[in-house]
Amino acid sequence: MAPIRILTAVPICDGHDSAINTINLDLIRYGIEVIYLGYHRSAHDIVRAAIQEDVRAIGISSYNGGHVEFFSEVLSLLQGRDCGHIRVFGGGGATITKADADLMYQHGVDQIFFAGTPLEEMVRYVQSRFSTPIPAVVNTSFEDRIIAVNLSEIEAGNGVDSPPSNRVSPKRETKVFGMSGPGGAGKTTLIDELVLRFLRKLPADHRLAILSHDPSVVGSGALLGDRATMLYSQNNRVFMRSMATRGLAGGLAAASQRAVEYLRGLGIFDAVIIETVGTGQEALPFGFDHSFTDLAVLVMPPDYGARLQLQKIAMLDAADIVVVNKADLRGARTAVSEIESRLRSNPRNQTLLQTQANRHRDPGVDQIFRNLFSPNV
Ligand code: B12
Repeated sequence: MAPIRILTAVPICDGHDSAINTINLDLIRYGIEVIYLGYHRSAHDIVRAAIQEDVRAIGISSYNGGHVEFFSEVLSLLQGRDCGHIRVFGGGGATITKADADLMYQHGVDQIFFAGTPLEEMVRYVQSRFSTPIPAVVNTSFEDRIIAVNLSEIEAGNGVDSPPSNRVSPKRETKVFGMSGPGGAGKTTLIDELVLRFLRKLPADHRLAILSHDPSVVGSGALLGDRATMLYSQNNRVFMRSMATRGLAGGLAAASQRAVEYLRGLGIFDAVIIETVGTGQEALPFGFDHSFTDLAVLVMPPDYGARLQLQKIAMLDAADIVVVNKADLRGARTAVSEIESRLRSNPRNQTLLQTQANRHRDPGVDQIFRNLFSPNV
């Protein structure tokens, strides 16, 4: 049976994330897939993410007050998007009183946990309350909800109906860009910066999809945390889905290729960006000839060790674009020249770029954006 998927978040104007970080880790140890949205998140961001991720419930950790109103706003936004089946629960230590909780239950909140509740009790609640899958039937005009449910069907190995949308006519040609590289190279930040450029440069009716992967851990749970570090991707023009590898090695999940084909077939996105898990030397997540991507990008940090290490990284032979990110770090210039000479012997026509994705208006990121989206900008 597919793991239970829930979304967790901390409300806007609230930076108390230590409780939810502890709870997240406990939930994943017990086989739950947790999509963590991070702190300082608006009700709109939470609801958009919950719908796109097709979760069974939203867990909110609130410490800065305003919880009665905030939880109610989340519930009412869910109702308004035909998603009243997504349950809302949470806690906030002693900042949520019993009287507040009673009011919140009247508004439809499923459960509030008070100070002193053992972690096991919260895990048991999630396991028992959300163990029954939500029926896949959807009667809604909300496009993201339909796409999200179909992606869950694909993840479960089931067939899906043909693409639902006639919104864009003629259909858009969707490019697929694969991004891989070792953990900590800065893939997520780079993708978020590319999204920012997409949102600014393309007209408001153009959309982008992101398929982001994180590893499943022992016990089959997973912390799907890429959304927590993304700012610009919290936008109605972005459809983002987090996938756990569910036991598959190599950077992607068993259902990834079908999910990409489905998203491409919809004809509503200009691009699908796939982010792999942090990959190892032997990984070729998109194959050598990357049959389901139009371009494959390898993102490397400058600190890969001795020059000899470069001979062992398979993606250096397969990538169309190699990016040395964190170009402000010591050793970046050496890394660029060593990688340049490593690529020289390859028959494939490859581009080498350097970026500092964590700063605004980085010219290296501008260049990658042009390489990926050049016909459209
Ligand atoms: C740690 C802490 C901080 C840390 C936060 C670190 C971090 N990264 O999270 C720091 C020092 C940064 C901090 C700062 C501030 N804090 Co503070 N902080 C706390 C403190 C001491 C503990 C909160 C905590 O993490 N508890 C640990 C969790 C695991 O236990 P618990 O709270 O009992 O929660 C239980 C359940 O509710 C449940 N739960 C909680 N969340 C969720 C979510 C889900 C999904 C589920 C299932 C369950 C669940 O889990 C626990 C099970 O036993 C509380 C006081 C307190 N004792 O509660 C104040 C407190 C929350 N902070 C407070 C304040 C005022 C602030 C500041 C505004 C102070 C200031 N003037 O600068 C800032 C604001 C920070 C910000 N940007 O938002 C006030 C809030 C007042 C209010 N709203 O009524 C409190 C209550 C302190 C006080 N008595 O005044 N704080």
